[in-house]
Amino acid sequence: MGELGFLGATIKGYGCAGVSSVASGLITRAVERVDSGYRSGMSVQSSLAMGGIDEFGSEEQKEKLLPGMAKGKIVGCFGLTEPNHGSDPGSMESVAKPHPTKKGYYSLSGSKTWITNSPIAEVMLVWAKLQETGKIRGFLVERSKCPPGTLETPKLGNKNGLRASITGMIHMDEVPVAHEMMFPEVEGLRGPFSCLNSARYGIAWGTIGALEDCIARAREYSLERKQFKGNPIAKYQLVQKKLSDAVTDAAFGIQAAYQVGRLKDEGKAAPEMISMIKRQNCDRALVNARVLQEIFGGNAVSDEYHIGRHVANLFVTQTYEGQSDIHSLILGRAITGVQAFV
Ligand code: TGC
Ligand code: FAD
Repeated sequence: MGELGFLGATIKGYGCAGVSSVASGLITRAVERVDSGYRSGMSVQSSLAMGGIDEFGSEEQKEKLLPGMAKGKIVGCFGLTEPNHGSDPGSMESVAKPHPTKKGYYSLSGSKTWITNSPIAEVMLVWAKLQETGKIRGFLVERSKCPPGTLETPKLGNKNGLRASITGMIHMDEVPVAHEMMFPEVEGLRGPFSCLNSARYGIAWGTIGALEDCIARAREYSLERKQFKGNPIAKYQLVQKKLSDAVTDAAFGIQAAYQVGRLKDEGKAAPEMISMIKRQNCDRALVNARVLQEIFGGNAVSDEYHIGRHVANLFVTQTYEGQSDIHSLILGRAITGVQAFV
């Protein structure tokens, strides 16, 4: 992916491709057509880790990390979710205090979980509360700089979805982080949520790519599989309706993602537009993939037909980067002006 220029593709300079948001959406759609796990590894590197560094990092942080990350030589991850705080990251417990013995360093403690790429990441963008202000700040934790016993990143095994990506935890026990590895300006949830705007936008494109693969496979299977008097099951109206619903949702989903991408390129995309396409495309991709799965009958249970893999993956896409109902509440707040989270 690094060789192809897919990593941090929208970033200008630092060895990145510098393409438009629409072009990056098209890349994401094509990659997720293969598997949502591939897209996941790519988005975390690109939108969440590199995107965060590009938007909020100091010039020294950018020059040090972005060129290697663009090539895929340095793998990054994004640690926001904690074992006790997923949908509500504002309540996070990870904390950064002045280091007791190392001058010019913070000491980071806490745990993050369900973190894509964490077991293989050299650079971890960790969000934690600075003790002296109580405000959330972004810290770039470099694995190679962590003394033994301060950092562990165990893999979460036996996942039933997104098996092509690696997911783990980040356990920090007084990890020393130099002051210059904290993002200099950004404070509060605006930091992580700004990175999430780009990642959520990518998921809106990607999930339609996965749905398009389900449609192509279901169409082909329905034309080949014969039941009742040697008819292909594609001849039956109920099967055709399943395909029609899926193709319609895929077409509408792509148009919506395309339009938000154009607005994003013009600097006019509001976060609520991104919540809308992330929620809608993830929900419709999952619902349709589950229905298309029926076309395969018993064969749907076999890995060989791939549909079950997409369905399991699409459940995850509907859950991470703000579970679908959480995006309903973001939209509900924008529509009514009334906050449902408190
Ligand atoms: P709220 O009061 O809404 O906002 C706090 C501050 O953040 C600002 N803000 C945004 N800024 C930029 N873009 C956005 N989309 C923003 N949304 C909010 C806001 O203006 C405010 O700024 P300030 O300066 O006034 O402080 O905060 P809240 O705590 O009430 O938020 C509620 C809620 C539910 C919306 C939020 O917590 C939420 O979105 N929860 C979902 C959590 C989530 O998305 N986690 C994702 C983890 S990362 C991940 O899943 C990666 S998977 C990747 C992969 O493998 O592909
Ligand atoms: P919870 O917050 O416990 O929610 C459980 C259910 O309750 C959901 O259905 C939710 O919608 C509902 N709910 C919660 N609050 C409300 C409310 N107020 N009103 C109505 N319903 C509510 N995180 C990262 O930081 N970085 C990553 O790289 C990353 N990668 C991931 C990879 C995978 C494979 C997975 C599965 C997750 C990943 N995550 C990552 C974590 C992901 O963002 C969280 O799982 C997600 O935000 C939901 O949090 P939770 O699992 O704690 O669920």
